[in-house]
Amino acid sequence: MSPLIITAALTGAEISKADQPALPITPEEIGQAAAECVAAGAAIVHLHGRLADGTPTQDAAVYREIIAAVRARCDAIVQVSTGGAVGMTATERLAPVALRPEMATLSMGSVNFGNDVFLNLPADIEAFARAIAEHGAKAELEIFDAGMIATAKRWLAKGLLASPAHFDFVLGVPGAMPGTPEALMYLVSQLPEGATWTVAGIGPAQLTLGTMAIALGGHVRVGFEDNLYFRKGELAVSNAQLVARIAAIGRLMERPAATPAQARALLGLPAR
Ligand code: KMH
Ligand code: ZN
Repeated sequence: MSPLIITAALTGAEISKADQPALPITPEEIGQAAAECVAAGAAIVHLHGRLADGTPTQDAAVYREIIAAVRARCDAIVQVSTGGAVGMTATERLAPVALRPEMATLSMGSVNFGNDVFLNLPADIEAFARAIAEHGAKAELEIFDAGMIATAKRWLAKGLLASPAHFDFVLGVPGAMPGTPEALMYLVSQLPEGATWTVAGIGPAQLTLGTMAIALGGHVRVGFEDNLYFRKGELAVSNAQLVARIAAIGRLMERPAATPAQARALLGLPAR
């Protein structure tokens, strides 16, 4: 099996410093967290913008500062969010793609998201897919529910999405597919030929589904966006602590962590 690509989802849009005191918010904090995560075994950083007071933002100027802070400190593959936060407009969400990141997320459908709805209209998804390709980025297809992988496969067949596709199964969001082995196995069984995939288990599913993905030949996303805890009742001290644990499990299972350069090769991204 290939080396293990670990994505560090450092900040997200939903968590506050009150929930997790080590949450990186400012560009400097995010850049520092990215470097620590790469040193611990991460190859990709999944980025969300925040204003100084913690409010989520998709402002390209904020993302520019974050990306500069990351690149000044490490060689991580930069993946921007186009999901942003629930309630943002499509135009707002797409803004960081203009910065020509190496990767950008692309949510493949609408889903209940706690007490909210994470709305992704087909026309917007199509426009996002086109913009991501036009700006030279690779899409990571975010799959929150079973119908979304069917949509992705239809769109791949029609040429609306580039092949080979890279998927992220986000499992355990309240309102979406649960963070269970059965849910992951179903999605893996539906993967199109040649696809690569990673799993983002929410809460305690981060560890269990991550370990399953290592065994199944997939890749793993960890970090505060999805999970605040190291173990039940014990907050993680840093994003890097979560990266280091999954990297250690990967090593024990003969899936050493991919360097950013190895991950670029595995994902078909240009070398940097
Ligand atoms: N914050 C969620 C509503 C992504 O980054 O692409 C969406 C999200 C997905 O985080
Ligand atoms: Zn995200």
